Amino acid sequence: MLVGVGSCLSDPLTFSQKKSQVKVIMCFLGDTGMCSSAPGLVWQGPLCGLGEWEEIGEVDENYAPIHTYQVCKVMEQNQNNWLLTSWISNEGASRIFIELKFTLRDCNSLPGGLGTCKETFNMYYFESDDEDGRNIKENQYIKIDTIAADESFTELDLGDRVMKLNTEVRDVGPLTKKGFYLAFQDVGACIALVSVRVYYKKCPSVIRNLARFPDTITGADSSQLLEVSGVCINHSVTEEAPKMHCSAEGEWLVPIGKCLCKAGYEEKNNTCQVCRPGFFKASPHSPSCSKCPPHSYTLDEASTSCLCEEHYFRKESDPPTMACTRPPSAPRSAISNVNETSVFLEWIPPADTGGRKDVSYYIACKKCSSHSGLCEACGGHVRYLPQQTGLKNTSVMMVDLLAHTNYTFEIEAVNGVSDQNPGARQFVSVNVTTNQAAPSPVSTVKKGKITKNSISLSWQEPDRPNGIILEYEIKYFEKDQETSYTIIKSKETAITADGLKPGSAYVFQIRARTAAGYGGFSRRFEFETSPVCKCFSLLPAPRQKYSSVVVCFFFFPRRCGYSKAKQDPEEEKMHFHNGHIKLPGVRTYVDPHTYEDPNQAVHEFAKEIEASCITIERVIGAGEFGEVCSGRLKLQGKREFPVAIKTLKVGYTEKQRRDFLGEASIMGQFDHPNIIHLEGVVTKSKPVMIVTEYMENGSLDTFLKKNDGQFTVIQLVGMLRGIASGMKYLSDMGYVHRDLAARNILINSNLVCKVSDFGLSRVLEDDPEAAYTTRGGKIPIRWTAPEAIAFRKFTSASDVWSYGIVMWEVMSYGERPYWEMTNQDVIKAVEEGYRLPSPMDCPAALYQLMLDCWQKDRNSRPKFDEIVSMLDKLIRNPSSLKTLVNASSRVSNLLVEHSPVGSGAYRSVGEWLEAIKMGRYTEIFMENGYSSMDAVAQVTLE
Ligand code: ACK
Repeated sequence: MLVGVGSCLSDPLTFSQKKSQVKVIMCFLGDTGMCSSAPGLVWQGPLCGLGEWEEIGEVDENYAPIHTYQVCKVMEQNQNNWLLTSWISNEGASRIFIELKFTLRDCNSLPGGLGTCKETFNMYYFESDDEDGRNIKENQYIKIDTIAADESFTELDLGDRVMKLNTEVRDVGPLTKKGFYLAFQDVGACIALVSVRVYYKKCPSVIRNLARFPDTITGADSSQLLEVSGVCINHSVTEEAPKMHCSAEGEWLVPIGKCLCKAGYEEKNNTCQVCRPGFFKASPHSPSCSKCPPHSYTLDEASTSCLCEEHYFRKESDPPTMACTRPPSAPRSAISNVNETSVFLEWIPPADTGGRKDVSYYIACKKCSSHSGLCEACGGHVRYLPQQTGLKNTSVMMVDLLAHTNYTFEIEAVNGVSDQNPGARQFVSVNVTTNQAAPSPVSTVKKGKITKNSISLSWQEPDRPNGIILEYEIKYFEKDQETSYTIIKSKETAITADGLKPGSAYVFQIRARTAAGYGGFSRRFEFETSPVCKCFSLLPAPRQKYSSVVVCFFFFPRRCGYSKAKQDPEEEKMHFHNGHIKLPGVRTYVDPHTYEDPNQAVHEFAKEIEASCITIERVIGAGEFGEVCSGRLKLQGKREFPVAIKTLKVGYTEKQRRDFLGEASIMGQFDHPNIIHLEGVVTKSKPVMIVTEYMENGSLDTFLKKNDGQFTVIQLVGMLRGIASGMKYLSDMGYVHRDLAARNILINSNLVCKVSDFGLSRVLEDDPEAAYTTRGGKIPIRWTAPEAIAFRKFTSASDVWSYGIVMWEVMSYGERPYWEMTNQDVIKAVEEGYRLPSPMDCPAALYQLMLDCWQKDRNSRPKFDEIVSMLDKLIRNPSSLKTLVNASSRVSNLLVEHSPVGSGAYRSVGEWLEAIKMGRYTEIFMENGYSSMDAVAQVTLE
């Protein structure tokens, strides 16, 4: 009996339950049309003929047609009516759900049927891999449940057309076969089965984190989570394997891992979209496409980077998001500071860093020949502080350069892209010429003999003398008494410091001096003098059997004065207290000896002249190295002018050539109207020549002798003034002439005197006036200051002495100083205080100046600038020259202080004058009343 109607209430194939999705695999509906597209839906029902179930066409409460299966055998006993479904594929699901909608008649509302009427029915299933399930026996079915109605209906409901529809859901699982049959067993109820829906749950296909997860049927177990791997969507790559978990309820839970849009694509709405031209995405990790950075572009879609514009570059390590850059411009405002053989360079950063922060600097070093102008790379000897390349700071120091060498330093600014455009090197050049380096410190000092009052030391030349060592300076002081120290100067590498306190420690430091000045002091060396040992015997008492015992007492005197050391004449000793005496100043003259290659020195300071420019006219004299000629020089673009040409004779040795050209190296450094001017040298062809300005009147001594008495005093003073001015220039340059004499002064047709003859070691060798001293050196005794003779202390002050002699030569028209006295007698006489007498008719002021120049104490001698000023004063005020030295004092002035005249050694004035080779003045002495030695002894300077 048909007792109710019903239908599926929603989409028959799929419907959502919250977030999960349900796949309906079988649906019987009241309205068959609604189920028509469901696969495998064959409702066997009445066809099975297993009871009283009937398929009934009905209308629902809204009069819509529906199909129901009904049974209503409530009045009969032992009902067993089966309604069977056809085989239902489970589509791989292992847990399926069965939703039943049905109406059930309330038994109480049935008159008389109470005994047999039931209000439940049973639901069964049978698993099978195939569809042929016709012969399944009832007992093969497995019961799913007994289904009861929540609400049963009555006659009344039927009359009111109220549908009391029940919905029950049961699930079955785990299923192990491909499909199953369902069966509904009626045991005597009044049922209308309105709809049966069989479904399973699945997690629906989804894109999460750019990974696609497929439809996934939930697991059999209601608490089971299925791990599902996702697949990265188009244009995406796996960042971390994407996974999600499908719950039994069909919900996706716990996403793990993800995909990222690959380079050139960006994420938009769960897809990866291509980057447009002009945009790029370098890495999957970049969030989105970016506009190309400055100075770059791209014309293509899906660009992973942008291309640099012309002249712009990208370093490999530059991120693609960085602008393209270019090499920097040149550094600016480079300045150099030369200190001996070190050069310090400083600059400011380039105006254009090329858009980069990694600007560093590279120093290229070139050594350039001043002669040819050609440059070559410096080589490995140069040290760069802190380094040559990759300089971050804008300064650098080059050390260990060659002395007197032209260098060009190119400071190049470099950045990360410089090497991509090597043609665009941007640098600033700095040209410098190194000076001479001071010697390195003495490193090894050995003690020699030590006594109670003296310590002997010896040492080795510094590792890097950087030139010829002119002398050593040895500073020493008693330990902890540094404010009172002594300085000894020595040309040797050994000294003895004496006058020391016994048993005392002394600290020694040594430094060397070359033409470049002093090097640094050595480290401190400490040595101790021997103690005073006063010994006496303790004689054993007569009855004692002990042998005698010597007991020593050491006496340490409280303090020793610095008694003057007995000194090697090569040594000079000075005492200092609280830093008084000043040390010699810095020199600007460069000693050509310091050049390893003398040719380099000569080309540094002298122009090379082509021999074809020179016309030799006549021989005017003979020099040490060859003839001296006069001639003419015709330089390009200049008019021809007369010159003097010194030639180097054929067959010269290398040393002779070096010495010969050495003079040019020196002369070439000077530029002064009273210094002979060097025109140049001829070294590339033979004979080797030195070409100087021509001095028409030749050497001053010969000229004066030839013109005895021919000049006014003012003219003579003019000559002297010129010489003094030249000498002032030389002393300012730090050049000590050592051989200043009238024979080495040249005079031109205007009576301008010029200092000449600048030799090196040979200065004194080739001078016929030079004589060997006891120390072996050759010195022009008559012109040389006593300290220079005694211990080779050649200084500008010793040049002043020589200048005094030149004054005397000039004022006496070339007279030979000390006439025919022997060198030995001259040394002795000068040492004893004798000085040349005033030349005849010599203004007293000039003679006084000579005497001043001959002060024994060289520090008391006037300086050349003072001499120049004094002569200028005299020239400006000629009347001051009128006072002449009178005849008697002129002669007596030979007998200055320290004269031994009163010593009783000579019996008569004549004998004494003879002894000092002044016999020819005897008459004048007599005439002036100095007839006895006693009278002579009364003679004063006045
Ligand atoms: O006294 P004198 O004529 O002058 O003889 C000597 C000679 O050469 C040997 O030195 C003369 N002499 C040297 N240099 C020059 C010069 N620059 N001008 C003229 N004569 C010179 C010097």
